[in-house]
Amino acid sequence: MSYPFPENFWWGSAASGPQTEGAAQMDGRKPSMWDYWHSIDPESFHNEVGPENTSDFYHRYKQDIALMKKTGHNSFRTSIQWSRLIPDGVGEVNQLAVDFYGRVIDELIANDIEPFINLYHFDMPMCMQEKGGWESREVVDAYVNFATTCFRLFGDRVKYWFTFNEPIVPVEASYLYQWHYPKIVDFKRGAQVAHNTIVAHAKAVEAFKKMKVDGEIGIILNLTPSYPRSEDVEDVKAAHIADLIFNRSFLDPVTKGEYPKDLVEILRERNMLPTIEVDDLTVIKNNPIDLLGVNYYQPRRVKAKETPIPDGEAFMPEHLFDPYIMPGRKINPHRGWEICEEVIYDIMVDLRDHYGNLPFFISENGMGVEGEEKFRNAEGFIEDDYRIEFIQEHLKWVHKGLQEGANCLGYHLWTFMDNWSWANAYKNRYGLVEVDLQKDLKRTVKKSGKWYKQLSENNGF
Ligand code: BGP
Repeated sequence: MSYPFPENFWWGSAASGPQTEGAAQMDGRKPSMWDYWHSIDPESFHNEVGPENTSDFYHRYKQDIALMKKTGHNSFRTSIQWSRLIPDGVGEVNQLAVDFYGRVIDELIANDIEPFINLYHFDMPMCMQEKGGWESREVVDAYVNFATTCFRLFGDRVKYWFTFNEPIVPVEASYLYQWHYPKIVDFKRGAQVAHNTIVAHAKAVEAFKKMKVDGEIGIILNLTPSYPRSEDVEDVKAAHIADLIFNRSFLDPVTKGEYPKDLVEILRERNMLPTIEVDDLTVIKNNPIDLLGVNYYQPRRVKAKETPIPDGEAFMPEHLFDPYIMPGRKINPHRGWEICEEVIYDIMVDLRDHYGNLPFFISENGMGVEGEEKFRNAEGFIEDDYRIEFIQEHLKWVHKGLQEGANCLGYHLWTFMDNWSWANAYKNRYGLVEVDLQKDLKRTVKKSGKWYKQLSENNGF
């Protein structure tokens, strides 16, 4: 074996409640922002497919967990849907949801699969969205109550907790780039959302510690390192600014307990700082995470600003840099994203050298493929050698980082089975297991799923 991994390394995958459970209107669940948005604007979703049924994990979890076992999982992340557990956002807890999540957690443990539970994966309950979503401090308090309820209900069995998945995505998607409902374009409101999310996170960590839950708590961040076009001062400065806005904005407060000073300066100069309430900075300072999840898909490449800012346009991050398309970059032709494996190593070195070598794991990495049915072989399963190669090439760099002392505890692929992915619905397939939308959501293990089992059994390749 050329690439052995440390003992007890986590091999598994990540998913989320809203993307897999389905049963959106069953057993007391109330709509999230996604159900509502799909009901008023189905055209915004690929093939108009909404979150109603997704992959029906709600009913098929036993079969799915058996498949996780079959594909070598020793750990698996999903999320608890706030809109299922506390359908009105605050108040009564839905016993049917308690039963469901309890059964899932028990089934995972019975199969020796460590449950990793995340508490928010873009899925704002609609009743909370009506109160302003993350712009509202009332919603922050409601989230902390939801998190505390989860710790109380499942803290006896779940050892690894995460407050948020990719909290910058709702800022980008709903307040800058109009990818997600409510499609607002307003940096300052986005900055408020970011700050309130960080406060919600810190307060949840504080509650977790106060309750003395026997486990660890962290957050999952999508780190998208920024690389300058050249070593020219202006390009380097542009990359640094992009890095501050998109990575350090969350990474620093959750690990070091404070915002990067140069980011604060950039926002202050432009009058873009959010309102910060008394005690916010103290709660952030006092509640660093135990464990970080790193989602990595692709780098960000930037250059010094060259294109003019449209007259009168309100502030956007792109006023400070231009995106840069690097000639000769490697592309995943089935998704259009750049593939650059060694970036995962750069992240590991950065965490080692600048973040006290805190414990972390790769919590998402994966290859989306549109039209993947075309790779089905005569035996009827998808022969996704490209995905095996993608994982191997990234793992080689993870291995190197580990050898050089980075504190990486595991690797989770996005994702276990093909799932519904927000506005992209079922467009890009990422699973180790195929979900056939034409055949009653039939599950078939792909070639990568068989390979992943060997990888996990051998603890390397
Ligand atoms: C990540 C999200 C996941 C998932 C994935 C794939 O950023 O955490 O929820 O959706 O991206 O995204 P897509 O299907 O758009 O390629």
